[in-house]
Amino acid sequence: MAALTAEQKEHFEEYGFVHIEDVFDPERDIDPVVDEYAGVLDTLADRLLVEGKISSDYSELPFGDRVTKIYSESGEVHNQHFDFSLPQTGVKPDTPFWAGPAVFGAITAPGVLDAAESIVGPEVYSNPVQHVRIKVPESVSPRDEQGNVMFGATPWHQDAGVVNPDADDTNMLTVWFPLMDTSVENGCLTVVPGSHRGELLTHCPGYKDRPGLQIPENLFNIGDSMPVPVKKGGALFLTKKTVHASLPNVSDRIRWSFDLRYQPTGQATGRSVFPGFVARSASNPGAELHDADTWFEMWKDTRDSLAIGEQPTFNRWDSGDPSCA
Ligand SMILES: O=C(O)CCC(=O)C(=O)O
Ligand SMILES: [Fe+2]
Repeated sequence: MAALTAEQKEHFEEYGFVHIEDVFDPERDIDPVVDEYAGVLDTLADRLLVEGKISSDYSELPFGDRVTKIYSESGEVHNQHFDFSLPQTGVKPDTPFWAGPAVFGAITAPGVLDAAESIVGPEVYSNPVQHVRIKVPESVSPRDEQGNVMFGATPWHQDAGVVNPDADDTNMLTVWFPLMDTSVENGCLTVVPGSHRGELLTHCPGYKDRPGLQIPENLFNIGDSMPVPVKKGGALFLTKKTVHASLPNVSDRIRWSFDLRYQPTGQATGRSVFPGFVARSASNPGAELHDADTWFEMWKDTRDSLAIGEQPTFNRWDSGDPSCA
């Protein structure tokens, strides 16, 4: 992968998204992440076994089946152990997160930075709004008290709606990519082409008893939405105003993805207490971060200070808004 072609850029500008098949080198950029997460799962399994929450560490199973069995049997979704970000509330001194070298390698992979550079320009900043999403099959997933699948399908939203208004003028790019092939069945993303041309829409907290933020379906043209299956190595690029959601995982295997954000250095990130970094700089290459340990320390310091200090809110929305009724 190199820079986006003129055609790909035009597609992105016209429709608010573009799917590119060869952004990452699967062997160099993604397989090390898969291996690294196997170790994270080992540690989690050991702990849950000691705590009596599971009856075996299931170490004979491959990653996907193992994580499914462990979430299912423990009745809990343990995604924070794998995530390379912090929760939006309730950060504690022992809140788990994973900011390992292979994850850093994926965020700073040359292919994705080349592509990001074509959209945000030559000063590329890694915005700290980023997640790993491991979604176990809905048929065996833990559920909350309302019966909702925990960490299931993502409701309709715009990425600008889940950050603070300080980033409203930021040229924030979302890069979503799977660590395995994704399909309609296992819950790929679905996007509304052209929706980025409109305004930031009202997001409703806890709409229809679902946790998190959601745009009511009468505020956009849901009939125009189209699923975008992406294979390992590929990525989906979205603007911050493109309306999107994910489909439910109705397959019998996990659905596993990363979503990253990039933007021009110097613009607000929308989550200013979280640590971003200069991923690429044409004007000052010395400012680029190349050290995964430093990146880990930045997240650890953030966790430690949030645990003892005041915690921010990233929500600007009100469930009492008439659109949310
Ligand atoms: O993977 C998902 O389910 C949602 C991802 C998403 O909304 C994003 O990448 O912005
Ligand atoms: Fe999103």
